[in-house]
Amino acid sequence: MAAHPFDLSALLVDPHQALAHDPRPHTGISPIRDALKIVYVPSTIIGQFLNDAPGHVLGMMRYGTQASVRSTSSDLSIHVAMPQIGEMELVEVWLSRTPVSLDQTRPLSTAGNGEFLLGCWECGESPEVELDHLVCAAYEHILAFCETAGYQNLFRMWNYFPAINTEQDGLERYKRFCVGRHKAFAARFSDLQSVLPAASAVGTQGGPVQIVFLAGKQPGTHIENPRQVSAYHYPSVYGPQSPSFARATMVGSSKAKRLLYVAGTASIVGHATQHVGDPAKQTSEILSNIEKLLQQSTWDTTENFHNRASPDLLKVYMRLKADLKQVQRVISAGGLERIPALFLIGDLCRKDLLVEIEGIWGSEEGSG
Ligand code: 3EB
Repeated sequence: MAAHPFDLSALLVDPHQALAHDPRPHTGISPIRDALKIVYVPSTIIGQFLNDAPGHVLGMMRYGTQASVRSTSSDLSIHVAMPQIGEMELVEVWLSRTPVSLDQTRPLSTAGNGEFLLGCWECGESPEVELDHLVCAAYEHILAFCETAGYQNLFRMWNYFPAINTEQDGLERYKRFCVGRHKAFAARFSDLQSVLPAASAVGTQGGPVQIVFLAGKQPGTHIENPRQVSAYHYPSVYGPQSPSFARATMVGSSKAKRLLYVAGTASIVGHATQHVGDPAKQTSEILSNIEKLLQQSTWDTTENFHNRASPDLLKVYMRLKADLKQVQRVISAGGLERIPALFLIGDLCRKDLLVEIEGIWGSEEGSG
């Protein structure tokens, strides 16, 4: 199908340039072909984009100053208290080819389209409840809901909560988080490795615990990185319970384009942090990790994900705002400068990590 001259999905490949050349790029949007498509839309045109959306909207992720979740009459809107630092404020929009049904039964809000379910569990903390207990309850709720709703397969989780590196009753909150998450998974599944999804865990500026998830009716394929010890096999020096997540999850609907959801990827080789204190070298190590993961995905599946330079979207979490230029320089030198990227400020789960990068890669058609 030839691209329409005003095809927004094509323009969004580089929203910065698209807007510079056409202040109204939203006209004549072509309908989406995939069951699910995720795009970054500049917040300045989000209203018009939603009016003319080329499909139904499953949900939106908005990163900024406030945290909240609400289901409007038409979509799920998730606000995360994590500041953006790009030149242009972006909204992450999840588009669906098919109509969306919404459910908001606090603390869980979901939007499903018959194939995929996007959800967010959100709950404020009270001082008497330790984070592991809250997180265990959250995961139990999410796992039970997905099972009952028929979206049994978890593909991707985003774990956002404040004070991630702060100790709570003698144990760092990230480590408590790992304890609670594992307890809920282990209670429901005996073969954890076959079900653990790709994930990210990043500290927010404050507000509630928010656990965002993508689940589906068809099973996904979870992939590990040969350069890294599987997170669920980390030794106990990193915490009493190893983290429960996969390095990537491949999701495909029938014979349509497959997507590879790459987990938050850090400068870790084996299980050790590399390049402490150097954001540029950490970023470069992350790109090497992602490259290896894409190669591995090609081996483990029949898809061809080998091209590091062709993700659909990137999300970059940075501990320090001052590192932005250095991190961007390495990403550009790695051939990724034209990929839509969201730069966020958040604390990462090891104190010595300065950068973490996640992304979505589409497989190349006709290969594999
Ligand atoms: C790492 O590789 C870096 O606990 O869910 C990255 C992505 C990291 C997800 C999680 C942690 C998590 O261990 C940290």
